[in-house]
Amino acid sequence: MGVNANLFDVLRTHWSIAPSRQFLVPTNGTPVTYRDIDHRSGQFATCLREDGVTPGERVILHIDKSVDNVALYLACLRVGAIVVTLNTSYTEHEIRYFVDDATPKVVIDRSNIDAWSARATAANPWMRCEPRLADDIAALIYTSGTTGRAKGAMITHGNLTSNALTLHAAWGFVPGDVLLHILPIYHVHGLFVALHTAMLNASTVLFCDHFELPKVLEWLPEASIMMGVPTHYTRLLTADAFDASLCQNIRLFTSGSAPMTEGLHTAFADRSGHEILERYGMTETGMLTSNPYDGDRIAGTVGFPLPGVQLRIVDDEGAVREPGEAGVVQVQGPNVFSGYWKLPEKTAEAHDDGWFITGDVGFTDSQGRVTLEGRSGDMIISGGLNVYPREVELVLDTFAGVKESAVVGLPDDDFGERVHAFIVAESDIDLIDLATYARSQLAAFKVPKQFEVIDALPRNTMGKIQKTMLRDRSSP
Ligand code: MLC
Ligand code: AMP
Repeated sequence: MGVNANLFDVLRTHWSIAPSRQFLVPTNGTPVTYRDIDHRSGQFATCLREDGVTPGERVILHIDKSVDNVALYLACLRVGAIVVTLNTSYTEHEIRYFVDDATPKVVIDRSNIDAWSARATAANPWMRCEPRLADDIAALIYTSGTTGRAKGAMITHGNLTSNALTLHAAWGFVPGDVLLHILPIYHVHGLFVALHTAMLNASTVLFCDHFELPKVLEWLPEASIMMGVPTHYTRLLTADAFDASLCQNIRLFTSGSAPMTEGLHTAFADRSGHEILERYGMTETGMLTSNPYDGDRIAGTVGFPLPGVQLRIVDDEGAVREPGEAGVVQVQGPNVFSGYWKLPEKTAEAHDDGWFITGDVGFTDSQGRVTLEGRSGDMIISGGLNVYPREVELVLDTFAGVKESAVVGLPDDDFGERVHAFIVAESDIDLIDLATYARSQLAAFKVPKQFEVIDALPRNTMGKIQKTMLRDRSSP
């Protein structure tokens, strides 16, 4: 085996310049240094090994954001396992699918995390880092398809390392940067984009266990960088106390995971004195484009392809489009995943002659700057989380009395888009019972915020439901 490409080794090499620096400063609890996290992840790695986790085995983490969650993530990398991080709001019904699909050796969730933590405290911290190739899988992150069936994106050590180094350079990290971390750490934004760049920089991370406005306002003056989804910035603007003086040490605000409106960009700049840097990425690809750190940050655009990323726009027939012409975004690069877990056909369908088909629709200008216009499917992005209408409809349709349903995204001041369900009933339905039922099957963010009973779903001559008509009838 050649040079060890294990991401853990890469991160540790970088943070080792400052082992005694504070790494995570949690909302509740004791801060830990980089040396502490090395030690703690070693202890968890020892426990994983004791439980038979060998390289390539899957480990599911379904736990609240905490220092131990980060240590466990690093421990998985360290033993060469494939880490599977799951949204904490998933229901039992949803989790069962992921467990069946990923066939993990170990599942760590709220029921056993305390026992794991106690056991780790007594374990040997001196666990070696398992050598890995750049092509070896580090993480399996589930992302749903339009069919409603979630697919595990296989993300390699090489993918994660290249994207982290690229972002660290592109966003001008400097010694002494302090990251205000407000994102969940089960998705690529909070786990990979935010934590990896901070670790590469040996930065201190103010680690909010969830987005709590008063705490964020209290910590902002100590931070130099914050990464969020548009909803976070919208919520900051709802606080009267939020102003430029709180941002005195900030050097960079970034936004992504969902479109940011020009109105939000401008209102935020007026109040804070900072132009948010918008970037664009995906679970399967990591970060793809970014507005420039030095240079014009143009609201409504997602900037230029990051170094190493190739991006093209393709029409329905597969022909490459000219600047200014809209089409589907396709990408290539060292950051692009190696395929969907156990789904070679889906992997092939998602590629076009070696290019990954993002499903996002947009165009470039003559300089290569990218503007996104939407998606080719009907995916909803609510507060930075993706909701697949079909998955929700399939659940609603199993409720007694529902003849059929159609789920759409409507504009929302807080979440950007909110989930709205149209129901055609075949007998009397209690909508509260329907909502309760949906909540028992689906994570809270997927549950429709409103249910509207209508006589029939509008269909075209081919029998396809006209979702645009439904959206139009309910939009203000
Ligand atoms: C929570 N709820 C949501 C929701 N988040 N509903 C719709 N959309 C969401 N995003 C539910 C709650 O469970 C609750 O339901 C009710 O809405 C009100 O909750 P809240 O207290 O207002 O929500 P909060 O906990 O504050 O969460 C909002 C949020 C959070 C914006 C902070 O959703 C969040 O952290 N979003 C970021 C997600 C993220 O990291 N995405 C990156 C994916 S990676 P109930 O029933 O309990 O009342 C990716 C690639 C890339 O996309 O490019 O980055
Ligand atoms: P996910 O599957 O959770 O990784 O979500 C990826 C999707 O989020 C992308 O395909 C885009 O549709 C969307 N997305 C991410 N960043 C942006 C952005 N800055 N603007 C618009 N959409 C975005």
